[in-house]
Amino acid sequence: MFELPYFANCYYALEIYYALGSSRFKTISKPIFEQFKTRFSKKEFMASPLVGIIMGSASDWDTMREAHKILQEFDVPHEYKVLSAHRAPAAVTEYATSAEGRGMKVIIGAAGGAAHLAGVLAAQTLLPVLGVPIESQALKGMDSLLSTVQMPAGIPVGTLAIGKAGAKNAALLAIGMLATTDAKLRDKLQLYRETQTRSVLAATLEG
Ligand code: AIR
Repeated sequence: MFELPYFANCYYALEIYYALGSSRFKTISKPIFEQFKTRFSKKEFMASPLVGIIMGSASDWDTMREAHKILQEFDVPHEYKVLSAHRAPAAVTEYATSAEGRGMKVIIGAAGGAAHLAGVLAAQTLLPVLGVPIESQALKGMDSLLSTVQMPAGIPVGTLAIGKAGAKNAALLAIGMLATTDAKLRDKLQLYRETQTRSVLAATLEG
């Protein structure tokens, strides 16, 4: 069996040759290239993800994109996908039970309403799980908050604030966790805090 990185190299080599290559080469390589393109997206090959952002619906992405943006800013390999504890429970189990074996370190679970996703993930992995309550229309996220935060003793979910603040902080907390064993990441986090402090102190108010 070939290792995944081997496939990744083949994929990029083909991509380069395909871009530069002759029309004859294109004819030969196109079907192979298309196959690799469909099976493995570039995102999957950037590096194995350390953080997984899982959300209950595509409608949560507007909020959870904030977590993705922060992880991107810190160059933390991560992945993001929709998996619902209610609408796709078997897929949630598959994700949670395989995450540690795939080298993940932290999972962020975000859902709205009867928001059981983070709890269900936490129940099936030893990895730390952070919960982001999505702001729901009906109850402004209070339902999501209580569903996420009120875990029974024994299965913790580190619950953040409702909405975008929670999404950003979940990413920052995940980075803080990773930074305990990664000095370069710790330096970046330190710089982030210092920059934030400087911008707060530089704020001016119009009278
Ligand atoms: N949800 C999806 N499966 C279980 C839950 N709790 C949540 C989503 C989303 C809300 O239901 O996380 O916040 C509404 O989803 P939709 O798809 O109807 O927009």
